[in-house]
Amino acid sequence: MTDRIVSAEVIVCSPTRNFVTLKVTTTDGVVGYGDATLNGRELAVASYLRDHVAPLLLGRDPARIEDTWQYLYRGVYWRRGPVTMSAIGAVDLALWDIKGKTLGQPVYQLLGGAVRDRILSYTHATGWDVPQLLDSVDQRREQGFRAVRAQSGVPGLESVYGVHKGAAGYEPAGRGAHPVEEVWDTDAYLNHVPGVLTAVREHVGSELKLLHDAHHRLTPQQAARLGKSLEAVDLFWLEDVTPAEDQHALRLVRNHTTTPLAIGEVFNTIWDCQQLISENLIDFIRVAIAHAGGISHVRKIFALAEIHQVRCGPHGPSDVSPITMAASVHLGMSTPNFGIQEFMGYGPLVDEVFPHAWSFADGYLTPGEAPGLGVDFDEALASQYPYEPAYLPVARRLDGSMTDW
Ligand code: GCO
Ligand code: MG
Repeated sequence: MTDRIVSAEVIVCSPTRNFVTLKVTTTDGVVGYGDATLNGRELAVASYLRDHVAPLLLGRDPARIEDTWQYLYRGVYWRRGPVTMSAIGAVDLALWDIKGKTLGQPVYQLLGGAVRDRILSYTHATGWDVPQLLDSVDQRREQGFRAVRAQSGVPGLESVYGVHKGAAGYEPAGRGAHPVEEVWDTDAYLNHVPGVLTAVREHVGSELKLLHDAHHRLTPQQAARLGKSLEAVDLFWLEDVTPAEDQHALRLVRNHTTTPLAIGEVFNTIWDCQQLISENLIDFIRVAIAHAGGISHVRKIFALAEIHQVRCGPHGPSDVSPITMAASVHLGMSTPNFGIQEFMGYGPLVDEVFPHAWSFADGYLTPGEAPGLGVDFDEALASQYPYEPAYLPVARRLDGSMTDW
């Protein structure tokens, strides 16, 4: 008899940070896991899945992944958006996991097989001042990374995106009932950052790939100026220079600089980045697999990117779970135009809750050969760490008005 979905459970846990996990079980006893974590809005996706999606999955054939995707996307009428697309993404990952386990194959084999042996990854270096940042870059190189994103403090600002004040790694979300409010000054940032990145390039020489994230804070004109001023630094990419829902604004940036541009971590569908890709306004597309409808949809985005010579550099911060990381690595293995994977790594507790077959060595990620996505979920351990309210910060300008964080 055809295998059917018999249960779809949503588990929210907080082993150091919040994660939303979808567990789909079939009549044959196969279990698939999906990641539905949306930083700062976890419970919205959990409810969307629990209240509106899980009941529809019961009795469906788990093998019909694309049909289920279409059913959940087109069958709702209200489409797109991070909550909906993260929920669909979680279902999609769980179904690919089930298909791989049923067929006894790692997911990348089902996506056409390997087109490369390993996946180049980059991680974050952070320092309040230049000496601290250079130390952090050196540590990352010692860990084997060949590509590093460099973020630094800005004189006059108490907190800056991507920079941790203490010794611990950077984590943007803060636990508590309200978001932290930060003060942001674009002029101070623009005066400071070219000198910092030039110092990093001088320190590391030409081989290390350097990246930088402007986190959606510049106008197109400011972004164009920054890109131009960084050309000699030879960045691998400059990320999220402007709030890119205004896609045509990128034309101005593009016309003025050859610094490679990466955008897309807040996008959820192919239509959000259609213009950026088809007009060659970016060099790297950054969608997170789980936030953009899962493997089934993101592989279409990557295929569109391929014909426009845009490479893929999926979002992989600490706020997507090791399940999304697995999906990224499997898709990257089978995607010709894959460029680089963001990889911040996870603490030991998160690795224990989500034991995984993928691994990092020598600057590269590999998926492992476990069937499916190759990530398990220790529910008993997860249950010891219940959800805790946490929010991303918000930002205000010097005059007190709200701006993009
Ligand atoms: C990145 C991102 C993240 C985001 C975070 C928000 O490039 O990794 O900008 O650090 O800020 O994912 O939840
Ligand atoms: Mg970013």
